[in-house]
Amino acid sequence: MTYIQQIIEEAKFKNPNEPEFHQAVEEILTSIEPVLQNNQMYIKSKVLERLIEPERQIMFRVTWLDDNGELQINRGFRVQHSSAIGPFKGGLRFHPSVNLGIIKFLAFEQTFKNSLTGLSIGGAKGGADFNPKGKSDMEIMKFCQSFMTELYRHIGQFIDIPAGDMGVGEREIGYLYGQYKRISNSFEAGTLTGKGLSYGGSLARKEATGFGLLYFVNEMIKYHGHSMEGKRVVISGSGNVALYSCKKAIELGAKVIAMSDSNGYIYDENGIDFNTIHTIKEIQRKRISEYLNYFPKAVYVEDKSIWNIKCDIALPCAMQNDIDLADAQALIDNGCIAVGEGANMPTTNEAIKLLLSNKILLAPAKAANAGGVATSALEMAQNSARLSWSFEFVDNKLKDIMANIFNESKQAAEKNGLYGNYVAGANIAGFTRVANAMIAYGAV
Ligand code: NDP
Ligand code: 2IT
Repeated sequence: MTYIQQIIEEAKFKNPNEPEFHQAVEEILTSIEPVLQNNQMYIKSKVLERLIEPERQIMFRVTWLDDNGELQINRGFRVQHSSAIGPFKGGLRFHPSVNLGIIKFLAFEQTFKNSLTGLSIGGAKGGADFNPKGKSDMEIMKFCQSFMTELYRHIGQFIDIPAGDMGVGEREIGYLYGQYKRISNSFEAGTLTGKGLSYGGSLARKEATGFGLLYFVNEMIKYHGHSMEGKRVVISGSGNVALYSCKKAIELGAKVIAMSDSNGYIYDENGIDFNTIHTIKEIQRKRISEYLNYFPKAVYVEDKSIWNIKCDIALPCAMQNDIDLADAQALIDNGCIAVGEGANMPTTNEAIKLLLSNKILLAPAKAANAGGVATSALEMAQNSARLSWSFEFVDNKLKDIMANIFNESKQAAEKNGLYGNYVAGANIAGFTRVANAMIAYGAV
């Protein structure tokens, strides 16, 4: 067994029943092998053995009263994975599927993603197995307040800075920050990001993950001689990341022909209208099938076969493990040229291998969706300076950051003889900065 395989086995043994965490560890560790061969100090300093163990893992009970006056109990999590290069930073996910393994994989990935941004942020993730679907506004507020009543003691602008993820957007951040402010007796805006504009939020944060994804994909396909103009784009999901990916794809001249939610997908050969889908999903919080009320010629399909649609560019922006081996094969057979991961770990490890071996350009999540957390760090900078920057200023910074992430991933890949493999490039570039800081600190 190789050294890397031993570490992967150790992670599996110490974290049983956490397949998503095992998958993330395997994906990252196998691709940094070339770096370890040239830098024995990473092995001697046991950097990998340390990285598979989060610095701290917090699990807690969240009790709240629903609208019928009945007590409800959920489980809350915060996994503070690494503070090697900055305070812990990462989103909160409210979704019924949430468990320790899922939060641990997300926190692990976040450490390398945050490193790639070039900003001073460590990695964390949190959330709860709370299902926001069908809950009243009052129930969401009560849940958020109860969740923060425990979480507040573990976070702070120099300790750990949560933000949104699935099921957590500006509304939830408002309730969470309101409770944090109340029980900490301070207006410490830099403790949460994704805030509303009236209390310390940043312009362009809401758009940042989706816009950043398209900036990255655009850089990547340009480097390989393509452009976005006229490309057929399929996007899974219709939440925060998916919506603003759709908006920017259209702005760059592409046609978005399909989008989905957890029930099914819509297909519009004429191109999905952004304002309509935005109103249905972000403002009205309705199902994607409503789109047909506005565009009767569009088609609604109630299953998950969205990757069978012929497209040039696929943007998974919903859940982990959205593209499996069969989906990857369908994309290849249909002539897809690029996959841009807006979601975290949306492609299985087998599907990644198949896509790469078929020369599909793959923009990996930790590089391609880093625009969200990077703009969160810009929000923190504005909070520290007591300033608010314009939309254009933040958006231009985001563009520069995404171009830098692409260049770093490209250089790391090419330096290691892996031309076009941005999965390995991003992993190597993200890992190196974290590992060097860990070595500088000695035995911590
Ligand atoms: P949202 O909660 O805003 O949206 C999630 C979307 O995914 C919804 O449209 C949801 O549909 C859909 N969805 C959920 N499960 C499935 C499924 N099984 N099949 C198809 N669609 C599904 O979350 P975000 O947009 O914030 O997050 C999406 C992804 O992007 C996640 O992987 C997240 O970790 C990642 N991400 C988010 C960032 C951010 O800043 N928000 C930053 C970087 C990554 P439904 O309404 O039916 O549940
Ligand atoms: O996965 C992610 O990068 C996010 N959910 C955003 C995290 C953040 O702190 O803005």
